[in-house]
Amino acid sequence: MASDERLLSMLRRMIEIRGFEDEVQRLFTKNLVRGSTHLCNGQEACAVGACFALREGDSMLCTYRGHGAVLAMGAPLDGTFAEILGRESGLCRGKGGSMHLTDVGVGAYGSFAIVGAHLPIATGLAFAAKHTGSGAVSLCFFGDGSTNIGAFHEALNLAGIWKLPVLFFCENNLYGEYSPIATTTPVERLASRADSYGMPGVRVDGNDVVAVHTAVSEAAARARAGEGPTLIEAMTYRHRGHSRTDPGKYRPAGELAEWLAKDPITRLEALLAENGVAPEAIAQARADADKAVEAALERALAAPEPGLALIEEDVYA
Ligand SMILES: Cc1ncc(C[n+]2csc(CCOP(=O)(O)OP(=O)(O)O)c2C)c(N)n1
Ligand SMILES: [Mg+2]
Repeated sequence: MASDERLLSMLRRMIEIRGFEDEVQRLFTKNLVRGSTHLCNGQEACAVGACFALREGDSMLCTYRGHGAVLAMGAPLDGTFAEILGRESGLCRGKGGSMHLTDVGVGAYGSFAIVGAHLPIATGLAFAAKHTGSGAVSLCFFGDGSTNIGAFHEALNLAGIWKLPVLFFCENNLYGEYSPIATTTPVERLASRADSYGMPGVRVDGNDVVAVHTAVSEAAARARAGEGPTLIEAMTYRHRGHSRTDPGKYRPAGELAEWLAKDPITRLEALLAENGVAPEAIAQARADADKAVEAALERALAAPEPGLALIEEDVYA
């Protein structure tokens, strides 16, 4: 299990992600963000538990609900805010926005808005790692809905037959847009889909950062040992609606409250207290995270809008 010190760093990162998402929602209501956005409040243990199990040189790909994953990899808070605000100091010089956060320097190889589109790319990165013998793994986040997309099955099949070092990480938050999973998916246990592709399928509590970290560490060790991919299904829940304008009214009464009681941040704080970590250290992690988010937002808001000349850069035709 991760040391208390490591767990405190995970706590701090999870609080930063929560604070980041709350600020993004506020920026939206102030009309400072163009396009849509999909927040990951409630799913922070998936992002942090999984990304903290990687090492330098590994790659990570995620979806449009990927702010948390990109930040968990170590992308700077200010550059990420700036990207969502469309500023030149953003991760992609303000050209990508909320759904396309990318920071190759920290191993974040892209956020993808087309459901399932990035799974074959993760398999490709894993193929490259195997081919060059780099020892790297690729971690691929996707939602429960993505497991009904053709690309999911093709990517797992190829990774399975070639025993590629890829970790398929499904965040099962029980909904795809406004549809409860039972209305779209004929199997209850998505991890069982691994059976068809000759890889282990494991289901974990996605609101338990230690369980996520352990599962991904084990899968990464298997992958690095040449034993191939793993499908991990993490059971979790998004506290907010699908995207910015969705109040999530289709959810049955009491469901949100039930999941709020299993908040991954509160649970990690409780675990640290149980381990005997001083309350001051936990409070300090929270204070540091809040301060970092606030300062980063200030810097991003002060950054200039991109000049017109930028429109001709980063284009190929
Ligand atoms: C190929 C494709 N089909 C449909 C959509 C529209 N769409 C956007 S998000 C989404 C739901 C995906 O649900 P899930 O994979 O569970 O991810 P979650 O949003 O719950 O994180 C859909 C259908 C899309 N972006 N891409
Ligand atoms: Mg979902």
